[in-house]
Amino acid sequence: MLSLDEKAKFYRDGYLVLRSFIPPDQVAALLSRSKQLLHEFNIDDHPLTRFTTGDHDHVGDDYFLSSGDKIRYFFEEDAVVDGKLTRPKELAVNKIGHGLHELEPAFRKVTLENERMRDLVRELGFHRNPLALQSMVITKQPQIGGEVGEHNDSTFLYTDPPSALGFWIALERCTATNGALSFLPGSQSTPITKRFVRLPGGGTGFVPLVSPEVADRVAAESKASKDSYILETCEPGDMVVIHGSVLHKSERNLSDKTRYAYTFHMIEGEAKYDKKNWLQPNNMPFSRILV
Ligand code: AKG
Repeated sequence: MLSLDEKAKFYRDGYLVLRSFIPPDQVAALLSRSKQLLHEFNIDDHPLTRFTTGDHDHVGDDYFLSSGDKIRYFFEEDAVVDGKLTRPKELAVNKIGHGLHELEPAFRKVTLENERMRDLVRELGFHRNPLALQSMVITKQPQIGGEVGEHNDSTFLYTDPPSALGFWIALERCTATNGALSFLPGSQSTPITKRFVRLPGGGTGFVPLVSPEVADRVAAESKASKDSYILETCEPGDMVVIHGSVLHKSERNLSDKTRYAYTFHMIEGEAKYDKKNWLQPNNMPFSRILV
């Protein structure tokens, strides 16, 4: 599945681009089902939850917190003004999540019922109990597609020890102008400094995992390295495997093209996953990838 060079690159850089990993017919199926879902969902009873990612205003309402085993729709920040959508819903949703890999057959096939994906997971050293726990389609709408600031995934899907692994699949061409991902190679070796949790009084927030001195040092290092980010443009079907600790981000989409991508995350089921995590299994246990 992976050459020695590819494995070495993954462990050195903290991510790996696998060109044409998903065949065109599956890409087409994921894209057309995503568009159908956007077309079909009911806006009348929607709480107009927006997907916000800031340190102080990260999304955290019940619609978000209970979305792990459902298919829900989160709007672009700039698509809702004074409690109203500023554009048709199909052009206003930033992401669909977080149970596509369980509930939607086309997504299930790519995620859980995919022999190549299983081989890849095994080759990356997840032999024990690899669990897929969330999935999303991120649309990055034309002109208003939200920026995703620098982060690592273990902050959001925290296990002890950290074990998150991301799989990000381009469903459309992703370029410098429509918000392709970029990565800070090697940053997976820095510590996870905080985690995103359910707050006891409701909502979500971040709690520190290291002393303020260490957090400041890590932040200063990543600021100093901001010119070392590598932009990874992708063609439909390309997949990026993302180490849970590597820093990555995507810019706003100010172009006139959408940027659909399908992404899912897994963790090692033998690591400790606690109740503080925003994402809880609720009515559907996390799915085992190797069956
Ligand atoms: C993530 O899912 O962790 C990402 O960073 C995705 C960001 C994007 O697709 O723009």
